Amino acid sequence: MSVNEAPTSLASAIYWAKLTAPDGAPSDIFGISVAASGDTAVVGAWSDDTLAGLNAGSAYVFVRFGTDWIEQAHLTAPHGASEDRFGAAVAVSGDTAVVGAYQHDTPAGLDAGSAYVFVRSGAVWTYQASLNASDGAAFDNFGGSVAVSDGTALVGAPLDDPGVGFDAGSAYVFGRSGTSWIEQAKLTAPDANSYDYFGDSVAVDEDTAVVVVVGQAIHELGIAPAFCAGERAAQVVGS
Ligand SMILES: [Ca+2]
Ligand SMILES: [Ca+2]
Ligand SMILES: [Ca+2]
Repeated sequence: MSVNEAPTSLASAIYWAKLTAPDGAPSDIFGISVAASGDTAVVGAWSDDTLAGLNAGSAYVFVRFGTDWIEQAHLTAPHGASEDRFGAAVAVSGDTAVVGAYQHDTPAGLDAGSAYVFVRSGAVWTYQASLNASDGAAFDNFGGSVAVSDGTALVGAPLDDPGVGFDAGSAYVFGRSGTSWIEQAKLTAPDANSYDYFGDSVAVDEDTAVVVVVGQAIHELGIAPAFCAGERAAQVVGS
């Protein structure tokens, strides 16, 4: 890690600190995903080779102390495996981090995908829960995108076939209940078509959910519509 002078304005903060993995190796692809909340940053390294296997992936948590950013945790999946791509997507909100592993093989099938919740107590991060789609299937790639805000997590499954088309995609809303995370809603585009890859990217802010669609048809049109699912999510979440 190398640190420049503290910024005196936002403009001078364009380059402030460079985060690197202390145990980084060639082709880890550290930085494939990033997220920040307050003085905490999470960086994914989806091609990191861990004890779980080649390209199992990992994510690093850094915290800021003045102008220094210090590695606080190196997160890996509790039941990771080779080619899981854990860290392909990361999100953090306060003391809660969510990390996606879209190629994880679950009981639902190959590359059905998982997302993992980690929580911080003091300076220690511990695994809290695995998130999976209740109707997950092989090659859904659940966990290809993740977002979290307080007690609400949003996980994209861009290759899900939600009945309206092949790889039309979907996203799932989870709510925290104590130390458990409960699936509360499945979001799909109202005009879904095959290869839309709905859920390729997601964002959530507490009671609202926004799902951004990226797909073949969109590329052809040269536009990237986003669906604000806030109202529907808020109704289901009930808050
Ligand atoms: Ca690797
Ligand atoms: Ca896999
Ligand atoms: Ca599919």
